[in-house]
Amino acid sequence: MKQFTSVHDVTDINALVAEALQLKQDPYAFLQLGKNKTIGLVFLNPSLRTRMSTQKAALNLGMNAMVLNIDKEGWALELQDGAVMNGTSVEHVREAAAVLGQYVDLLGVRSFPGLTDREEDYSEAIFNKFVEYCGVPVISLESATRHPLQSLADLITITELKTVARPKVVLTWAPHIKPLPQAVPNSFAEWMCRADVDFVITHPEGYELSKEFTLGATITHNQDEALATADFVYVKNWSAYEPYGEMPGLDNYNNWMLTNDKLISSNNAKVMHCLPVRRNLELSDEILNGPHSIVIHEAGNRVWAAQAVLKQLLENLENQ
Ligand code: SN0
Repeated sequence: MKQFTSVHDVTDINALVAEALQLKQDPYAFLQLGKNKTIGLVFLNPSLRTRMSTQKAALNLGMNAMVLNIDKEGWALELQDGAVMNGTSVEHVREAAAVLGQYVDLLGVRSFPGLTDREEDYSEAIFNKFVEYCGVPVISLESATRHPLQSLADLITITELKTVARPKVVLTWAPHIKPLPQAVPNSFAEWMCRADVDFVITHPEGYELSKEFTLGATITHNQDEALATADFVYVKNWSAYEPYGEMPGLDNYNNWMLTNDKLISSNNAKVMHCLPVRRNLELSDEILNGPHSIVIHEAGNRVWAAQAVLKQLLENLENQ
């Protein structure tokens, strides 16, 4: 693997999951692989799991990890080409990314969408500038349209905990008070469409995801119908793709929050969420505190997802 920005960078997702599960059994087996190698983790947005799990994964491989919360600690970044920088921005991403590339062997980047200009977000305008100018392999720590480290951890979790060969996995929209990115559901959908699962997406009218991510999925507006016989239920809010970044009809959809009652017709479903989760808005206390929830286990698997990815990127560096 040369970079990790989406499922398209992975040749065999099942082999990557198997690798992650092996690392989970023996975390320090490759402590020498990352010796004298450094990863930089650059955040333009907040993080808890991604930052800590990727740092831990790097340490398990003997790497050094350096974190920069560039939105808070760096110079104010200019992202537009050709800008006359006589305003508040101090440093252009061309220099910032290129300099970071001088200090590290691998670079992780988190850059959320603005949710106002769909074309800009879906062209990954900011993330791709880091890829273009840093000169080292890049790992997505969640970009405007995808969160592949999360999706890999999700597939690892499903593979570990499934009780049937081909489980039914349901992605269900949940209410929220503000528009959130489509990155997590896009990414989850494109991984699930390639996994050995029966994949169903359910959301209210108006919350259709971009088709490029959902090809092969069954899509329904009937949440009850989707949840029937589900083995895994993945809960996530997202804002609309069209009209972009809006939340059409939101007031009518408070009843989309998942509760124990809604799981009665499921196959004793295990409930997943990428976190952070807003309790009793997106997901009820009774689910999060009860036996259905596997969200902490899922978050734990973020380490093995990141470690499998870093291992393959390090092996690729060694072979150059
Ligand atoms: C992000 C998202 O993409 O939905 C990160 C998830 C891993 N979540 C949020 O920004 C939550 C913000 C909030 O106010 O709840």
